Amino acid sequence: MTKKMKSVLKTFFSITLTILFSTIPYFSQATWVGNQNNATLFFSPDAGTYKGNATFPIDIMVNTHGQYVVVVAAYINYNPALFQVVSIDTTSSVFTTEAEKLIDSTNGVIKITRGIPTANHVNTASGKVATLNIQGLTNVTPSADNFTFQFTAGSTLDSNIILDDGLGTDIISGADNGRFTIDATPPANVSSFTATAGDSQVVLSWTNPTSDFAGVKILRKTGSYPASVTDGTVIYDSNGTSYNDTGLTNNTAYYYKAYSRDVVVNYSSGAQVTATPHDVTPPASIGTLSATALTSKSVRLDWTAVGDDGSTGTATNYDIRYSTTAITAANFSSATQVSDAPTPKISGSVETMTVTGLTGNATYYFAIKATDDAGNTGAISNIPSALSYKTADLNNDRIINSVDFGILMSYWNNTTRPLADINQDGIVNSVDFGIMMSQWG
Ligand SMILES: [Ca+2]
Ligand SMILES: [Ca+2]
Ligand SMILES: [Ca+2]
Ligand SMILES: [Ca+2]
Repeated sequence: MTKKMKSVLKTFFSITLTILFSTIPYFSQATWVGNQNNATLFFSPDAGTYKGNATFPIDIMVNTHGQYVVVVAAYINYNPALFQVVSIDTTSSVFTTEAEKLIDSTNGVIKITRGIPTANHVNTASGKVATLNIQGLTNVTPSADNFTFQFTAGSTLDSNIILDDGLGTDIISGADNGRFTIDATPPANVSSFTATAGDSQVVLSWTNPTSDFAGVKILRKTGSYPASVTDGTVIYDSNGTSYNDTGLTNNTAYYYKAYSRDVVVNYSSGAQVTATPHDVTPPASIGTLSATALTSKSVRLDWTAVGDDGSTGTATNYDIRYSTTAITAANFSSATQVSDAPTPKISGSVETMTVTGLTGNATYYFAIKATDDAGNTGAISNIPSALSYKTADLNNDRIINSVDFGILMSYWNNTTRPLADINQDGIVNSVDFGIMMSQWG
């Protein structure tokens, strides 16, 4: 202790203490040195694993063994190549005055001596002397305690606990050293990190490292990959191997980075993937299509609209086809496509259109596929058929008889191409009558 400290101590003692420097550090392989039969010093906590380069607090504590104490001197040795003592914090110390506070980072020595007026003498089983704020500089896996009190029972040369007996009696009998492990190495990145785009979602999966692993934090960004564990939205922070990121916007690229962490929360460099969710759900198959012949040249189609996604929403377009041979899913694309298909209405709406340009007295098959705005095409509809009317069946009653003949006569020599102009040559005449005769009955 210094002369300055002596003067401080004199305020607590009526006698003069003769205090010397201790130059021989005391290293222990054991947690406790000395015994606990009298007052002791200890660390709280006295062991732990901490992150490299992160500051962690260790309290220096005193147990006065039921006696009144006025001064505590805690002298501590450590390896300055492995640890840096960032600061000594005396906030909430049970002692109110300070005689000595020294961090010798060259030799790895901490000296903290604190006192209290006799009137307020301390009697505690667990009183804080000071807090050491420590930084582990590199990986440390100690085989022995690495924060050790300088302590010699009965000696006033090093750590002391001074009894309030007016005599300056040192009553320290033992000390609990500290053993601190430093983990400065992050775990490996997750492997096989994959992103599978879906409809408004991205399914992530990965494989965790097999050692030094406590969990994985996954962040999401748009525009670029997250650059750190604080850059982006944290979507996952646990120790599983998959996650379904939902509620996303289709056709937007999402960038993900997975940082694995160890128990002291060293983060790995990060593994990254990107994916762009998109609509993968086609409109439903139309099952309500019906075909009704209107004339020899036209058939009306009726159906109920399906949606963008199954029966939800609104599809984008219809592909409507017809053929005089049966349509199947396999030959749909080779059937004749109508050019004037309606724009789809919202799912559940009534849809109708008239297919024209057909020929008379022929069976036509019809089918529809609906497509959404992402180009997903639904399955083929039901496939109804309709028989167009004969060209001479002017009243569309499926028989060619005197009624049709009467209609033909009523248009005789008409040049406005009514239906009675069966061959549509611009005149209702004997040629049309000949066609009617050929279809008679
Ligand atoms: Ca580690
Ligand atoms: Ca869709
Ligand atoms: Ca008829
Ligand atoms: Ca004609």
